[in-house]
Amino acid sequence: MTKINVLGLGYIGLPTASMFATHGFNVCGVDINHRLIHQLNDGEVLLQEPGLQTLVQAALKSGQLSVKSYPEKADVHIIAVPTPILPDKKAELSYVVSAAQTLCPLLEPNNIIILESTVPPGTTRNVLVPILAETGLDPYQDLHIVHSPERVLPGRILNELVENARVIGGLTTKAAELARDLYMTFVQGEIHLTDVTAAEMIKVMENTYRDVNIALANEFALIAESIGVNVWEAIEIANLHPRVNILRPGPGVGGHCIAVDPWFLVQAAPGPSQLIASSRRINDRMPLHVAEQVQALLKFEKSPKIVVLGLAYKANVDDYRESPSISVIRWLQAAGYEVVVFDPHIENVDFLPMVSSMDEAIEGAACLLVLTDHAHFKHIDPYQIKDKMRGSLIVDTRKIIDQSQWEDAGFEVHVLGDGFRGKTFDDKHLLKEKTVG
Ligand code: SAJ
Repeated sequence: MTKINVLGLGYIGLPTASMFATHGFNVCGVDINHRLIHQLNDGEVLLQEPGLQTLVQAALKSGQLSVKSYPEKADVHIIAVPTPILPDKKAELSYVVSAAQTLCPLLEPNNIIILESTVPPGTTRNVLVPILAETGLDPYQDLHIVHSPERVLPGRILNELVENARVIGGLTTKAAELARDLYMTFVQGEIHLTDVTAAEMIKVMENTYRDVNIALANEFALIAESIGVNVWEAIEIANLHPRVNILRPGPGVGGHCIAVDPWFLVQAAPGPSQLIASSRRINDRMPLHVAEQVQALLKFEKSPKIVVLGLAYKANVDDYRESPSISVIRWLQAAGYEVVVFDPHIENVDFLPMVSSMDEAIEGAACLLVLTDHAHFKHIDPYQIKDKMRGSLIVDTRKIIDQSQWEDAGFEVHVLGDGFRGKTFDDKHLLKEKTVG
């Protein structure tokens, strides 16, 4: 039976290892985090991802998946470790390097090595291949090296792992074909074979496309605020055009992918990457813009308490990596505000003052600040909380609350990108007439 090592048991490695294990392979899942290994061996899956717990437990119970701190000899080695960004906006490749070094003593002729981590174009050829070559095995003749980037959406990982199209970039055609035969055992989407560097570029292009488009939506929001237009209405109408699809503005872009990967293109080719770098800066500046807006709205309040609703980087997940909420909170704290954070998907973190219920959060609060579009927040009843608060301001950076309902309940509602501050078309029209008259 084909034996597979999966190095890195995070959001991608754990589902991938379990998927191969439940499709007839003998899988050894490996992670340097000993605590995680103990938890998994006890059947505990702490990542919140629909269906993941059941899949992992089934894989472990069947004996097809084992989890360990060190890899073993195997036919296939999949590297799915994190590639975060360093303060100088260069990729931190040390986890990839050390995973590759760990594998070296185990490698044998005809082994397949698959890099799934997202990396700057050129990494497989210039970083991974030289390390593997130190074994004395020829990376082109004796080994089969590919980059097959994960492209799944957190919150839908198990579905997308199976249904999405997959790209496989081979150092050689044979390597790509062998990897294709492996993934075909569970992937139902189309599988495209290409060159290894092209595969690296395709992956980062996808996330860059989204980042640039979100930056455009955010820039539209800033323009709308400065010229007195409601960007949300404007986008809705513009999107009626058959070839226009503007994304949603917000407090910034988070997650371990979209806020990071565009820098990998800038790193690979800084000269031509002007639009990409500029979009990154626009999205990265949004948290400060939100904090400045809140500060301006609260300028007459004495030592107000602000309740942040949502720490996760996006709706209905528990992941707060690179979350814009963290930057907004840091800016507000730096400005001297008392901030408490409530997120129904995240119980606690050790670096922020979190509360575990809405009741606890709103006690004596001056302002509610919606930073994540969790479904939970859409169902808050403004009438129930109004009297428990000290103030009556709500700032919605995601446009998820029912503005007229909150206004009827006596709240002052401020929506990001609404330069016309919630007035209706008729109000606007009347105002104009008054000014002209
Ligand atoms: N966001 C907006 N406005 C929008 C859409 C998103 O502000 O209109 C924000 C979200 O709130 C969030 C961030 O952007 O903070 C990213 O969220 P996302 O849902 O767009 O993407 P991720 O980071 O969860 O997952 C992305 C996906 N890539 C693409 O859709 C091109 C996923 O398919 C990738 O597999 C994943 O990155 C990854 O691992 O690279």
